[in-house]
Amino acid sequence: MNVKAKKTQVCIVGAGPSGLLLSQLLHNNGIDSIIIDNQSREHIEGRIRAGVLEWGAVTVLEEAGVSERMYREGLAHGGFEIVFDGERRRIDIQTLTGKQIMVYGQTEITFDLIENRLAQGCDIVFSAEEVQPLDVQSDQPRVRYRTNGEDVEIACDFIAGCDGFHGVSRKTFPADKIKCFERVYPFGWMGILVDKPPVSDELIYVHHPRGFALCSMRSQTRSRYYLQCPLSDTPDDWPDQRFWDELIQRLGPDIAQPLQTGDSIEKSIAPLRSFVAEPMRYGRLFLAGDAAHIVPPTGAKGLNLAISDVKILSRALIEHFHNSDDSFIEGYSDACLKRIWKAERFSWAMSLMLHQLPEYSGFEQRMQRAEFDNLVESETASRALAEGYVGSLLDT
Ligand code: RFL
Ligand code: PHB
Repeated sequence: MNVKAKKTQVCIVGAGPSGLLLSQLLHNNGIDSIIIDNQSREHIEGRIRAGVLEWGAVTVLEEAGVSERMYREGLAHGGFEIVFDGERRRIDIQTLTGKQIMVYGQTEITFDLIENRLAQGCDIVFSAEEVQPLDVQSDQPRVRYRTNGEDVEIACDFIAGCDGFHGVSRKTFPADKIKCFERVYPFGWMGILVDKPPVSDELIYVHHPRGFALCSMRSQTRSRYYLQCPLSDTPDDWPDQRFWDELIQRLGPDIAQPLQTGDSIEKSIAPLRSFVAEPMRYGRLFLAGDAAHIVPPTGAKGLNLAISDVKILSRALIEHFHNSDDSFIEGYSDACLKRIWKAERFSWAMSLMLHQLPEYSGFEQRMQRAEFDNLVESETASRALAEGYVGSLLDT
């Protein structure tokens, strides 16, 4: 069989934010990588995902040299609101923690990274088929794939599995070398993107008897709204008018009053899941980002965790190539997992406080209310929530 041969130091599977940022951080330190994705560039650049960055993640993007447009167009926020059955509470994260968050779309980060990496001559293979990491336990791992009818094999020193939850990398681990922890929530988020100014200057998380709602944004003129919906729903079940009518009910008249509705430019449903795979390394194959863990989006942690994994992984690879020190490679999984479980706890707690769960009885509903009352009455409780939200994922 005719197989085209390529060679690089780190072969990265997945051109999402994890894979692209890892490639950028390695390049900045003189380490070569090739990125392979099974989707087209248009598909990757069109995906609407996260919107909130912790300041630690902002700093990593600055260090990576891809922050120029983010600082120009991103929106720094010093707080967010929680509305519980009509009662409104602002969490002043700036005062409570001294930190802010940055509202800047993952779509834009991905776009900026792809543009930068291609301009620097990085080999990014889009629309690859049958991507397969091989010999990851040996000193000479390989990645094989097919493109335009041709088989290609990349010889490399390490493989980074940055291919998301449904990717191939995690499945490469033998079953007895990986342990997965999972909770699937019995509902999803119906998301809508619209070219209208946001209903408020800050994000609003809403608990309502009809279900959770979130008001977010991408810019001063582009809004992102979410509604808790049954898992069996599809976007076709939610014509724009139904979405707006439901959102207005969940927001209540005061908050909904300045809401500007319009035609949606994107609509999608995301299931909610908590998931962690341990460990995150098998031989010379590393997992990073959603390939290793998923958090429900309520805490806005997924992208931030991906960025912190990649920061830790880049350090481990730099120490290997520049200083022949493999202790950071040995410690990679433990260093990441400590942060991951913290973020899992935060996202799980925030999700359980704010959603309607079908299995919840009157008792659990009263617990949700007591949790909110505690936030209102106790500055300590508000500070703990604010600290979790702004994160400490990248403070070392
Ligand atoms: P990605 O972005 O899924 O990228 C993985 C890439 O791998 C490719 N791939 C493969 N390539 C080759 N071979 C295969 N077999 C492959 N299988 C897959 C895919 O095409 C893709 O290009 O993972 P990555 O890079 O780890 O990034 C993780 C983030 O995307 C994710 O954690 C966040 O979007 C989560 N998230 C949020 N995170 C935040 O920090 N703040 C937020 O505000 C936030 N909001 C959200 C979110 C996720 C959401 N959805 C849709 C689940 C809101 C939503 C609605
Ligand atoms: C978003 O804008 O997409 C977003 C913001 C905050 C979240 C989740 C998603 O917690």
